[in-house]
Amino acid sequence: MFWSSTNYQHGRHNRSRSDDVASKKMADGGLPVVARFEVRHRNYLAPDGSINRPLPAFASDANLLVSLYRAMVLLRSFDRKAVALQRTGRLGTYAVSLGQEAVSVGIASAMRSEDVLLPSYRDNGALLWRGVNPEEILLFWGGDERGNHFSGPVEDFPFCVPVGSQAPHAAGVGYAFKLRKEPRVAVCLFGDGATSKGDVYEAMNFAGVHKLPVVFVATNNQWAISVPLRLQTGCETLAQKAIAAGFIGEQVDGSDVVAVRAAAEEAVAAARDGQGPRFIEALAYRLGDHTTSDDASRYRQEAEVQARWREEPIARLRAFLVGQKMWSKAEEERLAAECHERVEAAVERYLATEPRRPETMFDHLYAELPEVYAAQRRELAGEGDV
Ligand SMILES: Cc1ncc(C[n+]2csc(CCOP(=O)(O)OP(=O)(O)O)c2C)c(N)n1
Ligand SMILES: [Mg+2]
Repeated sequence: MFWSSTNYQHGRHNRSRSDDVASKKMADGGLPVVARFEVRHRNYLAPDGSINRPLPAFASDANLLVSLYRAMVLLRSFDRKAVALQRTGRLGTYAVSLGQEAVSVGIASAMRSEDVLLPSYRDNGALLWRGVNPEEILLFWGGDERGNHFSGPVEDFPFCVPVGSQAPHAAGVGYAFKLRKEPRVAVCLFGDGATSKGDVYEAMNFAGVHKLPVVFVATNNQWAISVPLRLQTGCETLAQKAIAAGFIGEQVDGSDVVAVRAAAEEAVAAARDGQGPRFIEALAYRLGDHTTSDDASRYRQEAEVQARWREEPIARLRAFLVGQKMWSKAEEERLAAECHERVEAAVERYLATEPRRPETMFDHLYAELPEVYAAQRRELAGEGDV
């Protein structure tokens, strides 16, 4: 194991020596210590692409590492285009993954197709990895629910916009797998802000009690719109929230895709093996605005953002791959062209999709549409008297 609990670079207030002395005194004062807990931090690649500790086994597979890299670059290219579409009035609100590409890609890469993904609105990297077509994502954010009819695994859940509400769904999915004795895992992605929601606590508690095959992943990008992490929690880590639910919480460097993939591999394997849930806190930074409706310069300093650019995941993996002679400038140029072509083709298909007629908004809501809505539907459809 290549763990390090001391390599805790992003902890906001590491315990000091005097804290340790104080707690020891309390224990010495006659009260027994009944439990102790630890939170591990996992990192392999430094921001400059150098290696901090021996790599996990999968990292000897150059094709896998290159495919992770390609997926992250595609995601960034897709995000750039989606913002351009929104700015030119051809897409609704959109949430970029800038700075946290390694999380959704690394997590999804450790899943099997029969596992079930429960994503938030910022997890397009996971969707694309699992086979969702980029134009489906555009359709959804363009206001067309058909975008939720993914080409990815058919039982994956649609994007969840109500913060944290996918967590109880994940516990339910895990419960179903357990009841049916299916060796499958529910993987639930949400943000640091979501960890303050009752839904997330309740889901984790339930999953812990019933030892469900669920992996909860919190992408700690330090912000929940304009709310910084320090106002989100009094905890040193988000990972420790798993301890209260009775399972392991681990912190990973979410800008190191090797670390994310390794943590996810282990957590998914343990869940599949009947060992119960796990929680992964992926430390990252939201380099972009919250969504296209936001202007982050109104609540955070540019210097903070610039400093975080030095840690970003794509340059980090590229530096590693180039250093290992697994990647070249010519391949980089080919990839940029390929991503451009793929994204442009998706945009064309998206823009060429005939909009649905407005009355279809009433469809698929009820087995039998109540008359009050049926009348509105007829009115919208221009079907005579209502
Ligand atoms: C239940 C609910 N409350 C409030 C909102 C408005 N809202 C949208 S995103 C967001 C912040 C979420 O932050 P975080 O969980 O850290 O995810 P991130 O956006 O950083 O990926 C809020 C409050 C919402 N979508 N759903
Ligand atoms: Mg956040």
